Amino acid sequence: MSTPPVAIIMGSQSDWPTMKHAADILDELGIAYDARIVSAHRTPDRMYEFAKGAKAEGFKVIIAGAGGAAHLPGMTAALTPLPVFGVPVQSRALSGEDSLLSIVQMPAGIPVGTLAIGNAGASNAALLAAAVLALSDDALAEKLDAWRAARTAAVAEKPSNEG
Ligand code: RP5
Repeated sequence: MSTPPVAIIMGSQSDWPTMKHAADILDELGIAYDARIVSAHRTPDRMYEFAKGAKAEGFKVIIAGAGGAAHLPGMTAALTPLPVFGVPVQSRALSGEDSLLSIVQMPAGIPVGTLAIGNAGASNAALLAAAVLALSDDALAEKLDAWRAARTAAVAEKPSNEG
């Protein structure tokens, strides 16, 4: 089986309820992905092996979610030339501000495209991954346009009491 274009990696099983939002968007757009638990702290060898080999394996974009002292997106970006989108998972202790700051403050030269904390960030990481892939895939570009148009059409002009 060929490698899917998107890798969704996360530091822990506990990140999956957040990162599933990225997977759900990719499913909606018909983009294949591989979701894996790869921890910078608990499984550093697995992280190194994955990130070093990701391009040769055939991945095009990496979405990396982690919480707390969230080194996974930055370490991954240091080891691969592929675009890396980082999702700060909402931590229990500091509500994800720790995750956000540890992902976003990369030194110049090793970029991580950092998204919002939590579910919105995971969804938007998938949409950014789709936008990157759509640059060289006209059918996907059309699907993404249609997805966005449907979201626009779903916005009512007036608020409703129905909720
Ligand atoms: C990070 O530590 C993970 O990304 C996760 O967000 C956080 C807590 O992990 P668990 O203790 O829930 O496994 O490495």
